[in-house]
Amino acid sequence: MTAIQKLQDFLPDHTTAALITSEVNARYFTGFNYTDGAVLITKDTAYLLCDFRYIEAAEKSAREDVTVVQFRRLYEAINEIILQKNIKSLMIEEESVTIATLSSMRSNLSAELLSDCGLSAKIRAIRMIKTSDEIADITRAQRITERALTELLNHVRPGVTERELSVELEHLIHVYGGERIAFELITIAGANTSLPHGVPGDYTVREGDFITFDIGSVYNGYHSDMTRTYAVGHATDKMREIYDIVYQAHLKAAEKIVVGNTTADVDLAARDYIESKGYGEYFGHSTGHGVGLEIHEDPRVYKTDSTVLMDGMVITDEPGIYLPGEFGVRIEDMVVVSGQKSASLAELPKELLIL
Ligand SMILES: [Mn+2]
Repeated sequence: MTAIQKLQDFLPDHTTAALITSEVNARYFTGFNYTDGAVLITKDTAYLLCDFRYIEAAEKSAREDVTVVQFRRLYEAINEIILQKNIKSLMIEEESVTIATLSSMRSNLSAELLSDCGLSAKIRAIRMIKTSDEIADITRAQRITERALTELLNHVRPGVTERELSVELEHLIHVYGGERIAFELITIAGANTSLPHGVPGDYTVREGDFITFDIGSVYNGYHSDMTRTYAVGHATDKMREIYDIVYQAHLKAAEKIVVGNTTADVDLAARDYIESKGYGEYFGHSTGHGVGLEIHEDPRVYKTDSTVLMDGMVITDEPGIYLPGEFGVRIEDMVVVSGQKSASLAELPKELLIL
């Protein structure tokens, strides 16, 4: 079933339609990225409504099962379809429609608005399962990041600043075909590596530092996410010990990424191991998350989340240990849930590398 068909299945009857106004969800269903329009999905048709600025591109690049409609006034065009299709109720996205927009929809649209029908939540659930095309785009984004990082590693040496590494990596991601960076790149070193989401600054890399790269790029709208921690020059016994615990935790979580297991099983595999080694209080975030048109999507890979893993999900496996004032280690791959086993999307090695 296509994404559109899955949503049409969710509509209770022919007099109910779904009005999709968030940019990312509109892109998801139509394959076309634009602003200021809407997607209207009825039981039998998916309409992409856009103004003259986008019409030519929309007709060229929207999916075949989407009917492109040009509008002058958006609400008038929606009302015409409502009338033509005898639509009585419109589901709207409860998580993204603002109160101001809702009020404007109420005064302008000639159908009952359903704001508590769970449309956003349903779309999040549909988006969890990726098609092979989506997985191909995520994989391409991952390859771009890996190529950029591999080249960047030639420039990592004592004396370079975190910011210089971040700027150079962003440049390389563009050079190798990334549309943009997937999030503000994390290229941090030394004691800053104990900050899970540290911001690259003026700190100068030194011999004996850990250096953490939490990085990703975007290809055709799809994101990639990867973290590698390297040592510069040499690593102390304590650095090696912590690295190995995180690496083993990462592998234990990966083993649990199997169709039918829950995301809690995956999180607990990493968390229990880190706790057994005495570092539980230094692993304060979830083990992973879904990745797709957004960098963080459902499911959440955490002990309190009971989502059952299904074919086609793409999730991250990223345990870490962060020792305040000393250093931190995180190792992250994206994994495709497929058949009875998981397949990492990363090709870069994970054993401790001394640069
Ligand atoms: Mn991540």
